[in-house]
Amino acid sequence: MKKTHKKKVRIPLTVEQKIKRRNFISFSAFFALGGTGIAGWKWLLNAPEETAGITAGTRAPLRRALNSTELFFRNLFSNRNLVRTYPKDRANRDIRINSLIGIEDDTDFDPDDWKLQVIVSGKKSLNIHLAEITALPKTEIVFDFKCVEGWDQIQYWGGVSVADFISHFNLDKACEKKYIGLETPNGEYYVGLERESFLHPQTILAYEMNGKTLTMEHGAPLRLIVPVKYGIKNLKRIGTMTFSNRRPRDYWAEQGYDYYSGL
Ligand SMILES: Nc1nc2c(c(=O)[nH]1)N[C@H]1C(S)=C(S)[C@@H](COP(=O)(O)O)O[C@H]1N2
Ligand SMILES: [Mo]
Repeated sequence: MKKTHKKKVRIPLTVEQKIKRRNFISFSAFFALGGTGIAGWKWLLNAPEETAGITAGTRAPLRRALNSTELFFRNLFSNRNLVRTYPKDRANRDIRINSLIGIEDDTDFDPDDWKLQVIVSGKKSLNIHLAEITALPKTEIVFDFKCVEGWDQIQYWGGVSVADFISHFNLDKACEKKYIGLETPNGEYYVGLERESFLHPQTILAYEMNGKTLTMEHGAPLRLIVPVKYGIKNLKRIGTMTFSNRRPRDYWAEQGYDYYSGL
């Protein structure tokens, strides 16, 4: 038997055929991709809403995506990185006063009576006098303070580094919890921070600004300066400090801002 070797002959396509074929491919791809996009969008719109509370409520899958993106970048740019600092003469003399939530209409507030209340656990809390805080070694920082509203300023702050504060008051154990919550004495402004940012070597409990005692509008007697975060997390006039493994409530996150608000 003789095998016939049929040679496949490819007839070259005419230019017109080529164009037709290309058009067909690109249109199919266009509709396929478009269809996937529309289906995906519908899926997202029909997806359940996250339970509003700590954050302001969006579709659950979207929040999951946002949170995992945040975690990814948090691990990538570890909190050991330091923010850029500047010489003191670069610091602004005229420090902007932004919002005054929780400190403006608090007629009950008496700075001489103030104590920092640290709620260590359900049973234990500390009431720390300002003199105990100013007696600790002073840490100063000059850095570019950034507000989410779109302004920034090089500012000069002084106080006790959170790391020093925690070890002095034996709060290391409490700080093993994932989050720290800070609130004004009247509870009207409040923020939550992950422990890494709170314990960051440049985070301070500030009682001085531009080398002088902190003024009321800027958060006297004691405020948070957390340079790895946007302004919203830098709570003025700290009243209480708590530790927890669940995210503490956060004023601006409740309004829809990113919970971490990191830089
Ligand atoms: N108690 C309290 N702390 C607060 C705020 C506030 O309204 N109330 N505003 C935050 C915001 S949005 C910014 S930008 C900074 C501004 O601090 P400053 O007014 O000292 O510039 O404080 C933060 N801490
Ligand atoms: Mo801000």
